[in-house]
Amino acid sequence: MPPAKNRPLVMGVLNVTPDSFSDGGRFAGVEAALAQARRMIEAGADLIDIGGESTRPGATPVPEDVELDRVLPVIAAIREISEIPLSIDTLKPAVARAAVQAGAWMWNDVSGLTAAPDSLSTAAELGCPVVIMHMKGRPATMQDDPRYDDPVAEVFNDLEARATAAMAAGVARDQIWLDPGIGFGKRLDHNLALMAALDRLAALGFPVLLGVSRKRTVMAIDTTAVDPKDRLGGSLAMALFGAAKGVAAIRVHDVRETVQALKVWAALVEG
Ligand code: HH2
Repeated sequence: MPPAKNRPLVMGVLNVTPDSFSDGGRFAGVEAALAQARRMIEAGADLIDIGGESTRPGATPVPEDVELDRVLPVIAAIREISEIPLSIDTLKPAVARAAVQAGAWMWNDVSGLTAAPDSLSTAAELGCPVVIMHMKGRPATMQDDPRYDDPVAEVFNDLEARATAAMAAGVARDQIWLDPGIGFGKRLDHNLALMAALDRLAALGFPVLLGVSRKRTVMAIDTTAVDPKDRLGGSLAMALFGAAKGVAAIRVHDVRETVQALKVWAALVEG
């Protein structure tokens, strides 16, 4: 577990994929991934989230062996140079198991442990911290006109139900993190309602992870930010808003800038 701070922890994103929405292809080889991990560690990342399958809107799933070949060498290489806690961003229980055996600390599952019949039992067996994220639908089609009567109630009820199912399957309560899944089957108004209610999500008693970095939500507000790399200002605004609402960790591409923003925010809050 990374040491607690007077601000949310910063989880650096390391996508070892050819097609992630903002950094696809940049860190696909082990050397490039390791160099990026080093940069994020130097920039103050508290943990690193490694993904071998894009879950951006419209993404197509990759076979298990491909995903394993992408992530395992990177986990091993980072374990050689640093003790930083690693999280594995995967929908596949077998990938989570292999990653934890290779030294990953946390399983980040954007399906909230619903993607496979053995997701819940694997999480219980691994005994590691697990992020239960809310996603409506699946990445290939999730942004095709998502609808909710009450997005906050529906997302929170779903997350609570998933947490209850995980505990019933044997996952310890103190290993469960929740994530509202900003941009996963949600329009701008849904995302804004969920951001506004983050304090209520945190009040459920599970650490909250927030992933907003470079997302389309920023472009929906600032329509000039078409290139994901032009969404830093909006990403920082959302990170600070999340910090004020009590989230435990923020998942970001721009580690140095986010750490600095959060440090300054924490100093201002403490006066
Ligand atoms: N967002 C992405 C991926 N994984 N995990 C959690 N818990 N929360 C998130 O908001 C989240 C996530 C999407 O971002 P990215 O990894 O940059 O892109 P891609 O899915 O295209 O690889």
